[in-house]
Amino acid sequence: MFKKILIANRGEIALRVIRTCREMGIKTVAIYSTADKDSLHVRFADEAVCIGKPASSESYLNIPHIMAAAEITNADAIHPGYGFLAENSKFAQICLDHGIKFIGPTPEMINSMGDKVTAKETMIKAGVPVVPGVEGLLQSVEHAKASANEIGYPVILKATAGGGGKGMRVVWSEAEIEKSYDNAKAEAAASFKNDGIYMEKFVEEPRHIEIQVAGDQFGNVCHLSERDCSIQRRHQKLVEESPSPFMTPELREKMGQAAIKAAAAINYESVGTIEFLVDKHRNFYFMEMNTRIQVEHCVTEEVINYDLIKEQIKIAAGHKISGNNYYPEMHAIECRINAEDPYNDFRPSPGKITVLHQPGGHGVRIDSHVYAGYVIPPYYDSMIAKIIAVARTREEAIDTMSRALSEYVIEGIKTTIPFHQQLMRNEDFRKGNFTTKFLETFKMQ
Ligand code: MV4
Repeated sequence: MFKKILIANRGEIALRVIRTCREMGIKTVAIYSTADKDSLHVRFADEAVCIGKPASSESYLNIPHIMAAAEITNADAIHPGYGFLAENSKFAQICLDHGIKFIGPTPEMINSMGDKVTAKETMIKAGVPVVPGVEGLLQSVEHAKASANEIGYPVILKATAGGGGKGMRVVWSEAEIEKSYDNAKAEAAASFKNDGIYMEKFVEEPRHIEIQVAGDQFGNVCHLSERDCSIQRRHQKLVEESPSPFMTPELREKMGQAAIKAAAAINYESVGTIEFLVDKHRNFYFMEMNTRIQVEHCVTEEVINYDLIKEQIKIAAGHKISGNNYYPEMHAIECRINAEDPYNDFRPSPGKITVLHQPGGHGVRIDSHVYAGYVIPPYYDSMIAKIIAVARTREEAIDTMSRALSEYVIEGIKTTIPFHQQLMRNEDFRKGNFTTKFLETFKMQ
């Protein structure tokens, strides 16, 4: 097992990794920017190294500084968390070249899923259902037009280097295709330095349901059931839950097997997630694979009673997985508490937390790095806490969440707590009656 892990991240996920390392008897090294010198991850780690200025490009994305910190402290592994360098194959390769274990998949696995057209081709070969569309990249506007006529409108244009919505255009008729194609290409070129665009049939009002998987270095792959992440706003997830209220035992079995096929197709090693679109008839289609631990991993941990970070570290250290699949025995819902004003278009609200009371009690888990007096810096993402409510049924989990939200006191900044309180009372949400379009029509009272 590793003796010392450097955590190349900040905020709640850095703390989350430190907690598991402590339980496993592994020493930890925090890295931090000057803006984060008073952060809890710096205090809770065994050692901490300042690696640069506030801008991410000069700190949490600065590979030479991070490698220097790992070498100075003699860390034998690096945990990348999520975001920042978690899906950067160059960073994974540099770790490999320096004899420091990157806690995640190999650079080749990251690359094979990072390019969406390649990923889709791999999935077709593996027999995983994908959204009907044209195989490969679009070659020209004429190619796009002909393809759209073949598939039938509406279609969606996506960037092969994309993911998470950037460079995406829905096209409803031939009149729009030329402009959408040009815009998607320009946006992809500007965002990813790669203007490759592909086309799919647009699935209307889908659900976003993802399957957690784990694979080891010996070719074993298992699934750990699903998370429903349909409650999103501008491709930012706000609420996740497991099990999905739309799931049936039959669909779980089919999607679980498809997810295992997907991960096995690239000999996947580490924990990862296969994202699917699910239409109203319960047809499901591979969308992308996330080759990292995700923000919402906690809902899975709660329903299967399993520490996913511990599993990820053990896999990286060469341990075998049990080979069993895991099924939800509880219901868990996660609300992301962001420093944003839900009454003003979710505008960021950084600043000092003057008063703080965090909820607790039966069935409530809080993963957070903030404390009274903490100043939320404006440089990074706005998530300041995750509340996870766990109960035997969905109804009880929603009631536990409502109760926990009502105890939460955060003064000095605006937060998404009022949004979540209203969502938990929404009739359609309570019925499990929602798709990825739900928040487009949701209005704050
Ligand atoms: C789609 C789609 C409908 N049809 N693809 C959004 C992010 C990126 N991962 C893919 N996305 C979508 N792809 C087809 N063929 C609808 C979306 C989509 C979406 C997906 C999941 C969660 C929220 C979403 C919000 C808008 C659009």
